[in-house]
Amino acid sequence: MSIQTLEQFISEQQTQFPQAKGEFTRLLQAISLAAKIVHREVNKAGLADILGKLGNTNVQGEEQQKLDVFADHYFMDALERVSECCYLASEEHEDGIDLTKRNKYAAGKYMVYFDPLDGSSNIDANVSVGTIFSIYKRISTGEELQSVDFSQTGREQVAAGYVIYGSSTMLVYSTGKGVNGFTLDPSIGEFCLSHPRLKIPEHGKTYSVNESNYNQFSIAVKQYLQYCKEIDKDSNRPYSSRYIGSLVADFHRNMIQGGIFLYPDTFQYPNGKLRLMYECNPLAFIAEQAGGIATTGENPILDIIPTKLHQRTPLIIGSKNMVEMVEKFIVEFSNEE
Ligand code: P6P
Repeated sequence: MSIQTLEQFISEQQTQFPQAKGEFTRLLQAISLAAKIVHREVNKAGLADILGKLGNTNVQGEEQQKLDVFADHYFMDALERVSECCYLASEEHEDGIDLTKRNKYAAGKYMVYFDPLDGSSNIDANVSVGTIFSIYKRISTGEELQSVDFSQTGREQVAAGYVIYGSSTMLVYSTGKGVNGFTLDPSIGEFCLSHPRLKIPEHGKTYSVNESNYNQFSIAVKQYLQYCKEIDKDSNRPYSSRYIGSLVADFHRNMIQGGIFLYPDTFQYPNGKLRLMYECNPLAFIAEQAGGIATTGENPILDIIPTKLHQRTPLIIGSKNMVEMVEKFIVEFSNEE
């Protein structure tokens, strides 16, 4: 049995795609480094808390930071050092950072949007959390970034991926040529190829939704959730309900086992709760590359033209057959809304 590390995989990909130069490698290496640092911190969160309570510092003697602030710092720091980066935007910051302003000769052409630690409110319950990242190439060529750079749809992503800090830490990403998963082997400090050419099963047995919002859903979504609960042996129903409340964990389960995740719009979130640029677009890119579907319920997520950095969108994502079934309900009940 041979081990193939993430670095080896990327360099092999480069030989296959000569147009790919080392610049993308450095970007992924930076993400991988930050992910290993966050892995270390997440995996001793409980310990750090205990020690933190003793004197408000963590085991490194650093000021005890909230883990999402910690994660944001290390992803920002790692990516700022990559000269190919020209723009960084994080869920943790109101505005993105235009790195071309810092050094107008910065040759950087990659724009990176990321959610450093999604689901972090679950950390003290020891629930899996994740980092989500989305990478674009700038379109403009002048000194400063232009609006055209920021209005690229998710279909223009050159890469997207997530890290899940769970029973093991995995990095799953795509550059538009399929999806590959790498599991961190802490004993050698390397992400190793563990899930080559990942495909979402066309059908699954689980549906994932916060049922407490049921009364706020459209008739079509309500009808679909009833459909999931009906007893019908031929179509393997009722499905099982699985909702972790951590997007990356719920999404990754569906990647591996098949299933559907829904976060429709609600009274509290009339445009949906989840963020387009650094949650829904990257996961939609991964889902489509793996044979799945990601939609707002009306349109493909990847076709949305962004207007704001932190804009939200409804999200229905997962196994092809299951998402297509929801879309059928939406068409069938559209005139009853
Ligand atoms: P709710 C976590 O706060 C998060 O952003 C996602 O990770 C998760 O899918 C969603 O919110 C859960 O939201 O409203 O069901 O608690």
